[in-house]
Amino acid sequence: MSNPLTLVRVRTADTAIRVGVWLDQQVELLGDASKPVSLFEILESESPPRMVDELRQNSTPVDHESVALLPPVDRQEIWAAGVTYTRSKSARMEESEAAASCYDRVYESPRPELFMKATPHRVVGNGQEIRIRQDSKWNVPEPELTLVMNSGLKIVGYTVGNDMSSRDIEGENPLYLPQAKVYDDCCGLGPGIVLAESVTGAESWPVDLKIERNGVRVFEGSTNIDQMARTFDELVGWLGRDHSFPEGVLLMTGTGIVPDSDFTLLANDMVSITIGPLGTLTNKVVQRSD
Ligand code: DO4
Ligand code: MG
Repeated sequence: MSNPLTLVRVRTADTAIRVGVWLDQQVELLGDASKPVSLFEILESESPPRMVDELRQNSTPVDHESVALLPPVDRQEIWAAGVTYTRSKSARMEESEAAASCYDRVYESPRPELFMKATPHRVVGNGQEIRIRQDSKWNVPEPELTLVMNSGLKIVGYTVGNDMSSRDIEGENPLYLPQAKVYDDCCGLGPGIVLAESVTGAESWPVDLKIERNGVRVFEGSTNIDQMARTFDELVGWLGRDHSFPEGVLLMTGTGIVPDSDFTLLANDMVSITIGPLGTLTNKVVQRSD
């Protein structure tokens, strides 16, 4: 198996949006600047690694410093699964007396919890600012392995996801879940998409979360994908029931790490999530006051 093949979306020095292959020293911008290839076209092709190989024949290498990373999505919806680890179940049961039995039941039920998390404009990429809502006082990041699928719901890649959550809003009433989960800059994805054919063992990759405040580590936690109560195929199967995704879709697979109930994110915190060979997604937290 060769190295993980990582596709990134970047803004170049001349403000163009391009797709590239992330290498140690450089990014290879794929295709022709006058007719840039999209992530969607690559993910939708019969063999994304083969298409990337062909595009690399005509690529332009540039330094990392000359590009800004963008979220690795262009047209896809982003969905999320919930309560797929015991830690998520117990944290939710603690935060909501009213809905405790819902979380218990969904963990055991054949049908998983699935919800729409974001459209591309709500997503931030590595190095961009992730948001906590102005009307919330208790927030956490949720580090989640994110499956990248084409329109046939075939898993063609993986990325690191952060399903930001307002625990006070979610805990007050389970019907507030969409407001606790979906707002501007509520979802972190990146740094890039690692093509599925270039990696193995996703079912047992380690997941690490670190949070720093003023340069001091205020939280760290780890889990492993093998702790997940559901398989990828099971989640994708439920997502695709009577439901088509002509632009492809990303599915965040749920969190196995939730800080204790006395912890909340604050503005300026730095959140870093690392999953197996996918790299690290780092975002600064902001909370607007306007
Ligand atoms: O039910 C609330 C959301 C659960 C979730 O996002 C998770 O378990 O990751
Ligand atoms: Mg989640």
